[in-house]
Amino acid sequence: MTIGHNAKRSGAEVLADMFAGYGVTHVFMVPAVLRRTFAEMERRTKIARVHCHGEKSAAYMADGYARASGKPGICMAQVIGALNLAAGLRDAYLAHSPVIAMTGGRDPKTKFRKVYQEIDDVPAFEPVTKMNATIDDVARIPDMVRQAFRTATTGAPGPVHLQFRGNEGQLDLEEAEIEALFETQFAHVPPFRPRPEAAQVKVALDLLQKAERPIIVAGGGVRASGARAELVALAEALQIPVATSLNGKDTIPATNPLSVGVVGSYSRESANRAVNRADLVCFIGTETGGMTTHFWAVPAIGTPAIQIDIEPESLGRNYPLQASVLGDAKAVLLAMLAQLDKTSAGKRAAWIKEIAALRNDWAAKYKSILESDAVPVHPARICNELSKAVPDDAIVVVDTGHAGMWMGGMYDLRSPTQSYIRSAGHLGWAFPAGIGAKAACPERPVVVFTGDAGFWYHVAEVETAVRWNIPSVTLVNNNGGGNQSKRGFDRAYGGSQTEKARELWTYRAMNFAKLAEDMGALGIRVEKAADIAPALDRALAAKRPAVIVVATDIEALAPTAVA
Ligand SMILES: Cc1ncc(C[n+]2csc(CCOP(=O)(O)OP(=O)(O)O)c2C)c(N)n1
Ligand SMILES: [Mg+2]
Repeated sequence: MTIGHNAKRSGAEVLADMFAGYGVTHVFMVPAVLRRTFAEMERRTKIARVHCHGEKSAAYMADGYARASGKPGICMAQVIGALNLAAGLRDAYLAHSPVIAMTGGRDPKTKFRKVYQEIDDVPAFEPVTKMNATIDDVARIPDMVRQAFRTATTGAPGPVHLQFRGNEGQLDLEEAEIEALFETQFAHVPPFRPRPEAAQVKVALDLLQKAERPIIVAGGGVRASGARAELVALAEALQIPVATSLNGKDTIPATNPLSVGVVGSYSRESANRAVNRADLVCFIGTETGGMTTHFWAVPAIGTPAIQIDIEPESLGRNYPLQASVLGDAKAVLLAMLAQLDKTSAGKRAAWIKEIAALRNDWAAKYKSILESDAVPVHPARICNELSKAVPDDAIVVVDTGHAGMWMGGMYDLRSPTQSYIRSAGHLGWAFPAGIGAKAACPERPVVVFTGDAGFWYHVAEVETAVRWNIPSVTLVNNNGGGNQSKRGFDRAYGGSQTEKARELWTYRAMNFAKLAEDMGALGIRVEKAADIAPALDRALAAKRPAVIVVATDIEALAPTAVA
């Protein structure tokens, strides 16, 4: 878009100024891409140019940055690293995280001539982005970058890819009559709060108020909307219990008597039992996907349901609905709060008593592992120690597999100011995502929970965190293997695997604390459960990147979901 003021500016100057205008504080990348832009960032802005050890971890850092702060996270790669970056966008795509990926790409002058390192990368970004575009003329930088921020943050947020002409995006060297345009509205999720139609709200509210055993399933859309307080207010006013998806775990503290926990596959038994006993399920800001519904068994298809979502295409995808409400979660909840009838809560006394019993049953059933003094440490005890010791304003970042099962099911958020973000499926996501989260929110403690297999993936980024002084704290549940794989290999070997089968999922013993120390971080090895909380306090007080390694029991398997 040419502005017409006859003053020529380089793409690099304009892009650097646009980042500053959008409030970007960190860019995560592996060089060399948009080199002049990085030089301009140094001259013109305070943006940290976090130079990482791999493009996938750069994407995960940008993703953690985005999920922790609600601000788009920026990551970059030159042409040969582009697909490594694309691989890293997949978790952001699954989790609706506003990440903007920028890569170098082909030049029309030389394409199809076998330029060193070059393929057409654009198609690979298609399945992991909401918008996937090329910038071929420097004059298009202002409008395309604005479109990228707009697309990443609106509706259900998600990743965007912009490819700049030139293997290193040398387009940024060129000049045109352009200037830095930015719309700060799109510097944060959510830029808009689409209000629901009054009639839709009324139908949904009437159904909720008539139900004797309703339950809310709150998802990542509630956290993206910043609607936690409104969710809890509605639940309390109408006495409706709340289960969450894994992505929505921090929408209600576990200390609230209406909270039954995470529902679905990586879940808490009380949540699955409660959802399966409900006479009406109200889905808010959740895709009702396989993980959250334990492959549509919790609740069973056919259970009366209503759904609230910002994306019309999500409404009714998996459950036939009695009412659907289109709008921003907070706007819908506020509309409900403005007209609800509190007296309708009375009829749910028996249901609430049942919920209390389910909560108590869960606590009693798992007390022995939650409080276990076993050596090596039981992972459930780590979760319990973290529930007590993680500060109220912390951001908890959790990996997938058993890490997701242990923490999703057993960890308790005890304060409405704590945040919880989790891998949407990729092993190895949490450690770099925690670095991104800490970069975005330097004033908040960041505590990562990962298994050892998850930590191995991007262990080199300990050096990045040290170099850039990004003091996240990472707790490694170190059992010497990927023990979530144990059950699957038992099955594959017809019931019980051979000793040699362990080659498929175990590692050499590793002292990660020493490795972390060698890279300049604080490393602490813990062998007894009682030492976990003091280690966490020490790591948080150290104000430098820290790795706490807890030696755990490789035979301890996380409980599987009840249907
Ligand atoms: C990218 C990717 N590859 C493979 C998997 C499959 N997977 C899930 S959990 C797991 C092992 C996890 O091991 P670890 O992190 O040590 O945790 P543990 O199960 O031992 O507690 C694997 C390989 C995955 N989720 N993501
Ligand atoms: Mg492990």
